[in-house]
Amino acid sequence: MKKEHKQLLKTLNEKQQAYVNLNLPDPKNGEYLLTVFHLVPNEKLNILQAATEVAAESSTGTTFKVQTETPFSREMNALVYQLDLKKNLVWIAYPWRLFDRGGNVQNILTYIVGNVLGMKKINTLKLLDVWFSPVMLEQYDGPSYTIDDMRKYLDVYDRPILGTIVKPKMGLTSAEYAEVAYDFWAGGGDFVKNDEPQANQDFCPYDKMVRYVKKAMDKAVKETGKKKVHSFNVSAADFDTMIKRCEMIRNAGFEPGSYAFLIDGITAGWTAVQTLRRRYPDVFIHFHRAGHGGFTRPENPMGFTVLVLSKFARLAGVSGIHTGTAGVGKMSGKPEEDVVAAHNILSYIAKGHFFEQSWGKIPEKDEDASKLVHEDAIHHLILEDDSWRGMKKCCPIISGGLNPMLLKPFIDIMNNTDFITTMGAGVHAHPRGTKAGATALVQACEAYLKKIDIKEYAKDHPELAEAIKFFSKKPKDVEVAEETEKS
Ligand code: CAP
Ligand code: MG
Ligand code: MG
Repeated sequence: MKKEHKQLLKTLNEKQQAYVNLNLPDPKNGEYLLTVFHLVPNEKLNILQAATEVAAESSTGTTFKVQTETPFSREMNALVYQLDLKKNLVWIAYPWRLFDRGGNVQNILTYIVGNVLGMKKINTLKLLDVWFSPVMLEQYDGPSYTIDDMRKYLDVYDRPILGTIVKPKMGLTSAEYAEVAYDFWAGGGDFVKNDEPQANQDFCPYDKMVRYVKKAMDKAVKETGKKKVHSFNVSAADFDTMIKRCEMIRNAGFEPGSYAFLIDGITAGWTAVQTLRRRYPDVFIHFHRAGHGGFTRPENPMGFTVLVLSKFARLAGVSGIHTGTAGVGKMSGKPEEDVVAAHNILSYIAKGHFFEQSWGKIPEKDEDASKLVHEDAIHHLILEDDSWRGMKKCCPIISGGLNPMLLKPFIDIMNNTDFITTMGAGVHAHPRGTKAGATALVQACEAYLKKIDIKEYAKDHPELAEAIKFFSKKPKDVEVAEETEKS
């Protein structure tokens, strides 16, 4: 054991000593959920003292060693088992018998990113990655209906599924909403989603929105000869209303595969996510992560990463989760965050009958990230048969400030096309409206697949040419910002 570790151990009080084992023989022996945190203690504690306080509070302990603990309760103590003093990283192992049986994700998160995020003893605590013991995976649902099922339904392979979010985000009537959906599908798009706040607003009653979307979809399918999908936001004030919305959609005549259930997973909560997964295993469960920035933004010292959020979404069984645009779009998130997350939910490394997950490596600099992503893509195997012993893939949903010009740059970073992309302004801001916007997106994808430069392809594809002209213009606010910076 390193000298500095021995010195740190000597500084621990009796309670803290019960939450550390720097010689843990085999953390991956199946008994533990493994975690790695970036941790900076407050000025009064050293990193190991703070880490053991975190391990205590996030498993069996509290501020003092209590008289009531028992030999068995001590067995349930989380253990700090590794340190990186240079990078301020601490690894903590959680006996997974701590967790609610039957596969409850909400319960795990309450432990490992619950009270500990509010502790005075730490200045920074960010959960960077988690590793689920394969034995533990038996208890969790994992995805049921996947992007592979959606591809089969749409007959769309070897390219991203092209989607939009109806915009304006809110304020259209149910008929106007359905018109926009129709225009996107008629323009060649595959997938339309409600935006994250869509619910039962008085100017757009839910039941009418559902009925009109059905009419719009039938019309578009008939005219294009192509199947279409709509992702309905079923988030609601209570579970009865959420289920009522799901049933309304299922009874509106949509054929299986033509609809998905969108859930605002952060604000509606993990119990809502798992309820949908367990009640509707035949439906694509779409996790929108509005609010995740409060936990995941890189500049936020407290919380967890996009990778952690995405892995738990897969464990809970969602079919797809927004994983960010790796800095290409409008939302914060860098390649090492967004793309490692996207890759980590798509596949496991299958080694015989043990499914060894890859840890997301924490790269030092951005250039490491793209190297890592390519490495990631190389050594990842997507489970071919989704065998009963593994967990099905969860698909990245790539959205946020994208437009047809940004499709190829994102695919180049992602290094594969197995995802859904949804573009809101990127379609509806097109000078000739939604239908042309959709066609421009389809043409941008065609250019990518034919390996033709997008500007070259635009020469005989007017909708794409107009999109390039429009989206190449810097938005006023960016121009003004740049001007101000220069002055
Ligand atoms: C995108 C979007 C999505 C974001 C969420 C929005 O619209 O509808 O909610 O993608 O971010 O409201 O911003 P635009 P993320 O395409 O018009 O930007 O996907 O990173 O969770
Ligand atoms: Mg949105
Ligand atoms: Mg994003």
